[in-house]
Amino acid sequence: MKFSVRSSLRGLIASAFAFALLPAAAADPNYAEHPEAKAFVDRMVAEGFERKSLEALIAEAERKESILTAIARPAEKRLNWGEYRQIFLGQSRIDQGVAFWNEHRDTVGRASRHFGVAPEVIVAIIGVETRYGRNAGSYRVIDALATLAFDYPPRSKFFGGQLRELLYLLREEKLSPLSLTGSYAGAMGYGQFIPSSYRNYAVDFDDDGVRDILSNPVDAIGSVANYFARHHWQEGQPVAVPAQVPADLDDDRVSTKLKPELTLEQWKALGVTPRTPLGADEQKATLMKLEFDDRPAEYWLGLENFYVITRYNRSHLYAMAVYQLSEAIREQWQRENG
Ligand SMILES: [Ca+2]
Repeated sequence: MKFSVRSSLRGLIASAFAFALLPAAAADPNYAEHPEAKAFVDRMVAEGFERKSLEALIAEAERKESILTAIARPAEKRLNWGEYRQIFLGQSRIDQGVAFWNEHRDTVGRASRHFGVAPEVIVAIIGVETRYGRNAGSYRVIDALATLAFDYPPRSKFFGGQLRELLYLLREEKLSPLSLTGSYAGAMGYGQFIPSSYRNYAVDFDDDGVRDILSNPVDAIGSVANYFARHHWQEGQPVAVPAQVPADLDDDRVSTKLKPELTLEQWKALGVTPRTPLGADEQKATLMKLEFDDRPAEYWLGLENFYVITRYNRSHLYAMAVYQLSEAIREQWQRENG
């Protein structure tokens, strides 16, 4: 009884809400008259962009409330590890990763050798970001970046910078501004590169003269590997390892920073030891505590390569999901491929 009253109330609220939203949705405000947008246009004209076409482009950009909602509550900040891992470590994402690796076997192998980056990590990044290209985002990049640059003050400087990068990218790669789509944060293609990453790290890995990370998996795979190489991936080195900690460990030792600070040898002196020996005592590591709803927390040491994964997305949870997905994919791929 209680349930049915509640659910019909929910239905009422939902339909009233949808109704209220309709007129607003039909008349999405744009940025032609927005003061921040005008200032942006002035700055870009000073950099040599043509005012008329730039004003026309900005006038086409639409403010999206859903983007402002999404950026305010990213999964990395809402969820504990137990919840977060369920999103990224399901069997279907592992199976699809093995299939993607098989389908692009030559390219993944070539990228791994050329850039010195573990093949399973290249595959796992694309798996976490877009389910191997299935979900590269349906927001127009111009809408995403305009909304965040002009209507999200906490990150307006960053996204204003990315909007500027986008203009250069459109010019350099001859991309069509209004058909370009991506995530709510303006990240594009298989590996979800923001405009500055596209400009700096995308490579033409099939040598056809175009850097296409949006629809060409060969360029996308090469570009992800290049991103890792340029962020100092250390070939053959460990990424992360479960750690044994003393019962009286001071939780202040658990790092809130991503950058590894102590060597494994220094950690050992504090009683924190890898559960599997690594033989890399001179390597620095960061200590993490991964929490679950229904069982005790796990401690892990993240090494330099773990830090490299956080250069893709600055979150322990993100990097751990990529690492554990990469391991699961590698183990299954090796089983299936002998
Ligand atoms: Ca290409």
